[in-house]
Amino acid sequence: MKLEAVELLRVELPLVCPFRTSFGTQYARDVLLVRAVTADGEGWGECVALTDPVYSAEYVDGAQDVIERFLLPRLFAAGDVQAHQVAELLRPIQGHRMAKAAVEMALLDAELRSHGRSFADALGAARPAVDCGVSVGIMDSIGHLLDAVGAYLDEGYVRIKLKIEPGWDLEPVTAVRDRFGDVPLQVDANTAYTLADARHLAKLDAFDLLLIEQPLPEEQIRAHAELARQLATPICLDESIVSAQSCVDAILLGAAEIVNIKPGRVGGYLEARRIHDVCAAHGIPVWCGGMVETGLGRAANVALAAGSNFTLPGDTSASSRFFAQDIVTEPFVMQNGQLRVPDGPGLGVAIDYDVLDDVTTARRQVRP
Ligand code: SMG
Ligand code: MG
Repeated sequence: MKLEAVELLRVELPLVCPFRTSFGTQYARDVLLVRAVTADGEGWGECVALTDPVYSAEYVDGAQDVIERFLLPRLFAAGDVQAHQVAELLRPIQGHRMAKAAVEMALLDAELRSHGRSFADALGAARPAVDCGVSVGIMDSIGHLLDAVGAYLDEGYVRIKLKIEPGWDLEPVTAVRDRFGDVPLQVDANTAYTLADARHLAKLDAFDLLLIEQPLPEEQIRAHAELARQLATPICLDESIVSAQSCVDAILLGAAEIVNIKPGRVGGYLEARRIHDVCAAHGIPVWCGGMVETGLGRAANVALAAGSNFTLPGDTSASSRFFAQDIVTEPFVMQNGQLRVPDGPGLGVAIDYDVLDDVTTARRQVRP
């Protein structure tokens, strides 16, 4: 498959409500989309980097820059490129996994569409629909939190994840347990604690949480292992897992009892599937994370989340969790707490070009 040109689009989608985490509040999603034009047809990729480098080191302007200046020239120069060769071709460029993932996704979509094969099939999906969890941001009051959680449960979400930070942890968890009983519940700290908080975090053990996600900074694998020894609540890593190799290391060190797989964070859907496989081999359950994706990234995430070792509900929410208007013709709608796995060629979703035009803030053509 020859890559002939790439269009980079920036789209701005307002969120239906502000989304606050320990690293800041999002009001809108500024997304970089990658449209790969190949001799065999086109394909779409979505870059999950946020506007600011606050979740991880990557940020959307940086991702666009590295794609234009360093990634695409290598792929244009390679001549015939298959999606599974992209990671190897881009290996000389260090890091920038979210940027690489977006490019690989676009080529994978083009390739699969041209073969009439779905992402689900290519990623080894084992079921036709996936269970949906929802990630609930930090709120300005417990009352607002309980209203939000109640509304999500009414919609049918089967698992609640609460964002936590020092000063917003035991109280919201207690309130949600008191009000909603034994609903499947987990928390995500986005690196907001230190190992010195171990005794405080151990108080969460009383609430029978599914897991605590990424309590400590990204590099602190050994400290996560130490924390795991002090908590009954399973430790799940998100930010720390950047590849299948780092995942195996974390597992063998005892730092990851559960793994959140985000394709963007690990350099692409193909590496994400390898992480699924190594976790399965080590008896480690996984679930699919989210980065507030449009319908494009959501389609691919749902396909990935249909893998057999995705035994916990993911942050695979309906499009309406974040967006009043998605950029795909059929937004993801939850039914009985599940999203259907697309089974059409490639991502299995179609762009709504009228909406896309409305929300596009910039476009650039990149050619060899
Ligand atoms: O897409 O449902 C989603 C967001 C899920 O909480 C979520 N993601 O650390 O897991 C995480 C965060 C990172 C993105 S916050 C903007
Ligand atoms: Mg997380």
